[in-house]
Amino acid sequence: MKKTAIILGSDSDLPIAEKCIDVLRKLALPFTVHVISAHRTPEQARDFASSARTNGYGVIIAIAGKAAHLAGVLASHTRLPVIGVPVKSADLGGMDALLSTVQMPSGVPVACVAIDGGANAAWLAARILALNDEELFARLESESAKMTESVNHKNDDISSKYNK
Ligand code: RP5
Repeated sequence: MKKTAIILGSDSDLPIAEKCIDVLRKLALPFTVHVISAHRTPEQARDFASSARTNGYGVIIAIAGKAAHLAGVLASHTRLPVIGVPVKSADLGGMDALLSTVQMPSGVPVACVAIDGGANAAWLAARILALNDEELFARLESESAKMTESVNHKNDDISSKYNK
């Protein structure tokens, strides 16, 4: 199984990474976590991305706020899929990071999830890895069925309360 790399622009992004880690653990997917900044440690960003495929990674999740160039910089140094998670900032509410992450030039794609969307970054990474893994695909189907069941229970509860 290929590993997922979770790269944080700062240790202050950890709460968003934890949402991602929870999903990867639930799916029993191997991952590693690193603090690497596009601006403060650009050489490490280049080195990590350019060697990621050789080092056994299948997908990279980049979590960053403010002028969030991390996902784009990593994507420029690898042909692995890169998923960007824009992090909410106190000043601009995450719109700054969202636009910095999503507005990539043609040829260097970044798949951008919602502001603070750490969980969906992991779900998307799992879908990418499941393209070549029938067993993981089956696990995703099973998790999806559980989600459906949970929403149906909520519907039953609310319906029995209000729909007399
Ligand atoms: C970004 O700037 C980081 O990803 C973080 O979201 C934001 C603030 O970083 P710190 O000042 O908390 O290190 O590079």
